[in-house]
Order: sequence, then C-alpha cells, then structure tokens
Amino acid sequence: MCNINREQKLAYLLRHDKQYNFDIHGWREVHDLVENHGYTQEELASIVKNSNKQRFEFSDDGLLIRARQGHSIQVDVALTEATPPEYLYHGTVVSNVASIMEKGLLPMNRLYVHLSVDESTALKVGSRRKGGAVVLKVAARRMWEAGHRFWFSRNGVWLTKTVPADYLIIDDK
Ligand code: HQG
Repeated sequence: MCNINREQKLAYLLRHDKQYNFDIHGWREVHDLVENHGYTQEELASIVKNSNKQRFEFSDDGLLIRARQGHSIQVDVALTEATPPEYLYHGTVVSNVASIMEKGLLPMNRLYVHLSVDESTALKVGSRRKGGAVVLKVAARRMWEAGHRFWFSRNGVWLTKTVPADYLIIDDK
C-alpha cells in the first residue's frame, strides 16, 4: 500500500527541495532519503512501483532516485524531444483563464508548462484545485510548426516552455 502523503512528500523532495544539491540530471541519493528523511529502501521501492502516475525512477544501480517531471529546481532529466500531436490539453481553473488568455500559459514555478494527451487527464489536473476546472485545448502541432519545442517525460506528460495565447482554445464542454 502506498501512503499518498509519503508520495507527495517524496515528490517535493525530488522536485522542489532547494536545500539539496541535486546532480544535474535530477538524481538524489537514496541513502540521503533514508538517513535524513525517514524513508526505508522498501518504502521507496513501493512508492516507485505503485505511484499512479509513475512519477519516479531509480538509477540502474538502485543508489539514486529522481522525479520524471514536474521540477522547479534546474535539472535535465533526459526528456525526449518530439513532434506533438495536433492537439494537447491543459487543465486549469476558471480564475486563471483571463490571465492565461492575456499572457499565454507560463511555467509559473516549474521548468515547463505541463500538457496532457487527452482531455480527461487535463480535467483531473484542473480538478486538483478549488474552483471550476477548465480544459484548454492547445494547437500543439501548429506551435511546433512555428518553431516551439516539445518534450515528453517517461510518464507521458508533454512539456513546453510557454504557450502563447494564440494557440489556446477554450473547451467549454
Ligand atoms: C496556471 C501535477 C495565470 C496553470 C499535475 C496552473 C500536472 C497561469 C498553475 C503537473 C498562467 C501552475 C503540473 C497565467 C499558467 N496566468 N495562471 N499566465 N499560466 N497558469 O501545479 O499544470 O501530480 O505548476 O494553469 O497532474 O497545474 O504533481 O502546474 O493552474 O501534471 O505529478 O498556473 O502537476 O502532477 O500550477 O500541474 P502547476 P499544473 P503531479
């Protein structure tokens, strides 16, 4: 069984912890999490295996662990650059929409804007926050054709640096 709070704490420790000196590829020593943050090897293995979004991975030798995406710290987690499908989706809340339609989608505290391959996933992302969820449709292929770069993480999240408002369509289903 995977305790969601322990997983969330791990997500923080692997994506946002400015106190730790991460390797440039985002790896943190398993030993550090065991010694200083109260995890056991078994608990970490269980979280990595059972994370519903497959957020984390171990190095081949099992000594290091990292998040696959979602960082605010500057790391290069070997994302795959790729040509996006015609449309990708971004889940947000009503109160952000006016600002987004003015300034475009910005990465805010993270390194990238996060996009989903389908509307239902984006709706779940938007529903994490209070306020009505809104799904924005992103004309991703048109952006790519205009020179914007896209990557995807090993757990299937699409990433780009910013999405100018011209490429956004409000899906009010
Ligand atoms: C919004 C979770 C106003 C943006 C999820 C979002 C995702 C703007 C918030 C992943 C804006 C940033 C990322 C603008 C963007 N004006 N608001 N110009 N541009 N925003 O958490 O995409 O469970 O950094 O719409 O499932 O919500 O952690 O990004 O509401 O995949 O693995 O600013 O985090 O994955 O919020 O979520 P976030 P996000 P995990």
